[in-house]
Amino acid sequence: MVKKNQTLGEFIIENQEAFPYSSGELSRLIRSIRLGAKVVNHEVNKAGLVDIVGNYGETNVQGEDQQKLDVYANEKFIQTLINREIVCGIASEENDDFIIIPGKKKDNRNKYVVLMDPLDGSSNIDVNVSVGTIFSIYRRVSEIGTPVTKEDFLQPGNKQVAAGYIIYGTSTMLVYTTGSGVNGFTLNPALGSWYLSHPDMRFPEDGRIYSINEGNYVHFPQGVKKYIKYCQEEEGDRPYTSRYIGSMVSDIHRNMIKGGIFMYPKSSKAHKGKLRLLYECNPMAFIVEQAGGKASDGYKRIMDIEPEELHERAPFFCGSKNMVEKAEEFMEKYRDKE
Ligand code: P6P
Repeated sequence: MVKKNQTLGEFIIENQEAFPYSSGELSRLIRSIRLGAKVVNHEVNKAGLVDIVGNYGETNVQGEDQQKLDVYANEKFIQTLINREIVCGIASEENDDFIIIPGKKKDNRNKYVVLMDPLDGSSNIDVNVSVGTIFSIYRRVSEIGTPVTKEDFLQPGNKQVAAGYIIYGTSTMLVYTTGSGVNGFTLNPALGSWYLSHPDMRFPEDGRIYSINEGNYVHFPQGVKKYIKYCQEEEGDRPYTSRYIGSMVSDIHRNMIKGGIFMYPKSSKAHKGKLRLLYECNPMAFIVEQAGGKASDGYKRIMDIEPEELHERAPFFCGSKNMVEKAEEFMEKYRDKE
């Protein structure tokens, strides 16, 4: 049941029983992410005003300069999740290893784990371009009441029970799925409430936008080069428009509304691409598929990949179903031609 302008709180209550084996914990989990998003949004919106922008002077497990806002967002989301006594473990782009949450009660019955990129696109922070938070939620597979294990995090994307993103743009939105479609909520910062502004979001089957960092063109495999040239040819509804923000959440959010394809393929510089499978590709893929789009590594469904490492990377093609299938045709045709 979807009513436009419903608040997120009303929506969660009204749709809670629609979620299988719902014991209210998942709803509380979404609420804690909602709280973390409001806190981070407040800081993102004043980033230019206080000394919170700029390198934190350390590098994260990715070897990337950690912006203070990365660290801040990571701490805030971890804090809200731990305080709510809902999850038994957290994995984050900003943490080398996963975090075991013992829970305050002696028998920790918490059954969910969260994987997240607390602030994706962080290189855009100090140039005032939109950034995002991405989260992915699984039921643990190890025994409830015992410390969470790596296997709880190394699950294929097709086992996700929920996933979503927050986009800190011209307005701040929370977009998420629990497996029954995708809904978008816009924050009214004056009231601190989220309103259902984009009910039942659907990815157009076709589109005219392609999003890829063409600066890497010479390093791409043949299939990608051939698809880019296909997008640029004068034929039918082509040439398409190139739009690339350099913030995956923003690029995919725009493409979901207008139609389009986002690609971060492998290259001779990055043999598995740049994006992280567990907390970037899989949650975005869950949302894209739930909205009727498609998400692959160029050859196979991204959510069927069996992860081996917490921070492993994967090539990523996602968006309008017909556009992704066309790109996959080129990838297949030129499969062995790097
Ligand atoms: P490049 C941001 O750092 C990010 O992880 C994604 O949000 C974005 O799509 C990509 O990297 C941009 O990478 O190599 O094109 O600058």
